[in-house]
Amino acid sequence: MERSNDQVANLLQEYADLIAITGGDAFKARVYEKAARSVGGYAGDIAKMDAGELRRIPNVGTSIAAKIDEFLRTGAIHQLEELRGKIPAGVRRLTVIPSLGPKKAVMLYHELGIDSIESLEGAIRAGLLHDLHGFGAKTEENLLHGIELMHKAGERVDLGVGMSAAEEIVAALLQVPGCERCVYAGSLRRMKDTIGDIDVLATAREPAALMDAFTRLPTTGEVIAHGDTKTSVRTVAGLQVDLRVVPADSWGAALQYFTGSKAHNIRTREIAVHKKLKLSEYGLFDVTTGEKIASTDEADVYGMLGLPWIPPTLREDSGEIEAALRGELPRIVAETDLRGDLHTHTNLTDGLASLEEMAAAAAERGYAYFAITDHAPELYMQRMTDEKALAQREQVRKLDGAYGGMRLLHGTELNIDPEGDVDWPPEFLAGFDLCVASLHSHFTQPREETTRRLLRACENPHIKIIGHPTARVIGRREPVDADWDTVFTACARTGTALEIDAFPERLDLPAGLVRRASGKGVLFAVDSDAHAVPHLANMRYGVATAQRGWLTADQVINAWPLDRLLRFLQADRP
Ligand code: DGT
Ligand code: CA
Ligand code: CA
Ligand code: ZN
Repeated sequence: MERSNDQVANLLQEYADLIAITGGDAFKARVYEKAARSVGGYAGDIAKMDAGELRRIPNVGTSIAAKIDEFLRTGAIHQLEELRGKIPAGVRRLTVIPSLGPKKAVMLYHELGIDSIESLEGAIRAGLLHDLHGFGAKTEENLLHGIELMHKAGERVDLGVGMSAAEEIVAALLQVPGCERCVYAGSLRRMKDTIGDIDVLATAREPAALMDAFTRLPTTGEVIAHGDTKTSVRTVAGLQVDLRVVPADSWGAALQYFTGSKAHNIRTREIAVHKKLKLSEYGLFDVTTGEKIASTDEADVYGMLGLPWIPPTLREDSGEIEAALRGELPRIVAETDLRGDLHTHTNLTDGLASLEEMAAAAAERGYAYFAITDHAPELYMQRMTDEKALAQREQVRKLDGAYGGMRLLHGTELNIDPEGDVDWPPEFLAGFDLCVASLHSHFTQPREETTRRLLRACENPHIKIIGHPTARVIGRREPVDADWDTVFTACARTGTALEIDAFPERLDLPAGLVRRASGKGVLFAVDSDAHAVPHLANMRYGVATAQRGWLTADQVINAWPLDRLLRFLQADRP
């Protein structure tokens, strides 16, 4: 629930904007704008105040106090409603575009009927602004640039996109003479599934030189702010990157602070306060003596707070502080715990590499086992047939043993159809070492149908893994709607593992659902779903998602030794 203060601040700001757009008194608009900021930042709860008390808020006079009071009693401000009636909401949104003021926005509306950012974009591209007074070619260019930036700013990128950009930038900064340390922090270090912006920390002998180099990197598209301790840029791809240069002896405290999450930091600061300490990005200090107690090393900062070092993937204030205080933090699974990959494709279907190339690359990663799970016939674009599957199996058997001690398994990725049936009958499925089954179509079925579909797949004794269970594609496709607790219970009962698909566009099952499923006793497979050799390395993102779901190695079937895995894959099969 939004604070009343924030609600009212937004209304007052809207009122100010509408006054400006409708050609009202500019002075009056500024008065409302100031009041909006005062109310938003006011510590007391305005919902509990009468008109007299409201007038004591800075910048709130009699008439504004009366409007707030009206809103608190009736839920509306009638003068605001009147102004709203004069001008569509989309026109006000236009003024958010950098370089477009209220006068021009209202002119665009009256002359061309433009009432949204989309219609403005269309009008510019159609050349409709050419004949308008005051809109030259340069203005059009600025507007398009502003619109583009807004689109980008409103978007978060997936973990893979954020990570590649960050790794490239960190590597480049480490090459700059005088740069001593450089790492990424923020949501990226916590390996969140989407990244708002990249936070980079560094120590340097000459901070100004490092900042200059940062603004000139080939990845840098635009400099937003350039300072000695903080510089922000936008990459050519539109992603914001903040570089902070910190004193070497605050390294640990800065890393702790800028890794976040904000919610986690609020808790660590509370713990500090209880111990009569003060925690900031500069260090942990004794409040009475002012003495610095810890700052260079992140683990020391946690240690002096009476906490073990908490892995960044757990720092979301979702119980990790309590668990740490009780000494019960989980020993989360690490990438080095994984012994194999159980969902991969070759060029027999839609992969890019041959079976040999995929297997060789897997062996290179040190895996003890590796499953090839090409698509089944129902995904007809992939042209899989019984004959092809059997021929591939022969090839797998022949190659098994050719890659050191790595065991090759022959599997398939089945399609769960709208009724919950899969491509092949039980007799044929019995020939595979491993069957993964996934949703590849009919993503918008009602909840009951999707749930029933997944339950039927769980009940199939040959299906041991449900692939990318929600079928989400980050930023492009919503997860399917299912009664997940019912699905999880069925998985636990039938011995069906849920996949954590490591593709950064998927990260599916998402961490929140992983944790819920884990609570019901479900097992997991962290798989690359590789369609090419480089995809095998996406495993790190899947592992991070498992960590964010608090999983231990014991809950991940491909962290098990081969014999235990084989027993799991064979269990209950006729
Ligand atoms: P993002 O960028 O939206 O994906 O998420 P974060 O977590 O990277 O957030 P960001 O970039 O705004 O800030 C980076 C870290 O800095 C954040 O995780 C915690 C710390 N931080 C930023 N602002 C505050 C604040 O107001 N209070 C506290 N306690 N920490 C903050
Ligand atoms: Ca960030
Ligand atoms: Ca940031
Ligand atoms: Zn799939």
